[in-house]
Formats: sequence, C-alpha cells, structure tokens
Amino acid sequence: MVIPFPDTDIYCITDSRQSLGRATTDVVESMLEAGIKVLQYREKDKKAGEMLRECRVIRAMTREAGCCFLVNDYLDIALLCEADGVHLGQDDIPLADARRLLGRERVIGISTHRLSEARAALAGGADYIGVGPIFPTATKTTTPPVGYAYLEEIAAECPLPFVTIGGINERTVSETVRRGARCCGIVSDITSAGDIPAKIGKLRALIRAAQTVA
Ligand code: TZP
Ligand code: MG
Repeated sequence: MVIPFPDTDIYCITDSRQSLGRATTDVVESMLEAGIKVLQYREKDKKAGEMLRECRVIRAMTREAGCCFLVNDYLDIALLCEADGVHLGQDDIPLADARRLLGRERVIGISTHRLSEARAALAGGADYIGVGPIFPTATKTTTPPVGYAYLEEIAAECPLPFVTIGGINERTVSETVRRGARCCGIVSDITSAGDIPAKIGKLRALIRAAQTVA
C-alpha cells in the first residue's frame, strides 16, 4: 500500500553531511519520534548499494510510523525499497518517464524555480512541487534563490500541494509561512539539531502561530 502525499506542516529531508556524525537511520528515528508525516531520503555522497541498504531500513521504519517515504533522484532505489515515491529536479529523469516506471499510484514530486516549471509539473501529472530555494543555503548551492516572489505566486494559484524549501529555519520560518508557505521542506536546521524532536516541536509551534495570523 502506497502512503499518499500528506497534508502536513514539515517535510523532513536527510543529509548525512549535516547530521553531527549520527547514522541516517538514527536521525530518521528521531524525526519519526516527533511525528513527521513525510520524509525524503536525500544523500549526495553515498554509493548506490549503501543507499539501498539504508532505504530498506528506513522504509520499514516509515511504514510502521505511517510516514510517506520518498527517495530523491533514484527511481531504481525507490522501486527496490518500495518507497512511496520519488522527488526529482529539473535535470533528473523527466516526469513522463518517471511516471511510466512508477505507475499512477506512487508519488512524484518535482522541484520548481519559476511558474513555467510549476505549470509543466502540473500538466505532467506531478503529485506535488518543491518551491525554492527561497533563501541562499549551503545545502544546495547550484540553484540561485528565488525569494518570496515565486512563493507568493504559487500560494496564490497552485492547485497542487507545494513544499517551500531553502534556508528555512527557526529564524525564517514565520515570515515564510506568512508569505504563503504551508508545508516547509527543511534539511540542515533539523538534521544538525542536537535534539531533533525538540527542534521539530519548536518549528511546528512557529508554523502554527504564523498560520493563525497569516
Ligand atoms: N532544494 C531546494 S533548496 C534545498 C533543496 C534540496 C536545500 C534546503 O536545505 P536547507 O538546509 O533546509 O536550507
Ligand atoms: Mg535531483
């Protein structure tokens, strides 16, 4: 059974380069303890065999927790570990080809940086889009930040779920939500926290407070 893309406030993403030396599975365990509903496995330096082994463990953990599990970039790993779907960038395997391999039921998310890309993702049958990077971030330096302008356009007209991402942390999250973010994609502020459940709790409280005044 595929776990569909949830309506939720935080979209967690792994990054073992920014996890204080902890094992990715331990980091994921802490995220799940905090009750997160969607997790993306995103590792840029690991070999495929190691990623598949980790993803199989994480798949079992996320299934148990009822958490939607997505794999960044690698369709083969996603299929082999029975993930709920994949997340793809503009230069990855095209959406139509990914859909052929994954089928209608699994989730496909597409990173977008401008309205034309969002419209193409919508027309192509994406299940959700990424919107960002909003701010400069050391986690992803290859794409220039889009600022609030693109987020505000998406918030006004996008019928798909969207994940706002890039430089979101305790300092930036409230204004980002006031500008229209609903689900925040966060890497380093969570993976590099000493107490991950406490960090997620704080971010959630800030999101909730910003939503009530937005
Ligand atoms: N896509 C757009 S920005 C980004 C990704 C994967 C990285 C966000 O990382 P951080 O550490 O939350 O700024
Ligand atoms: Mg990619």
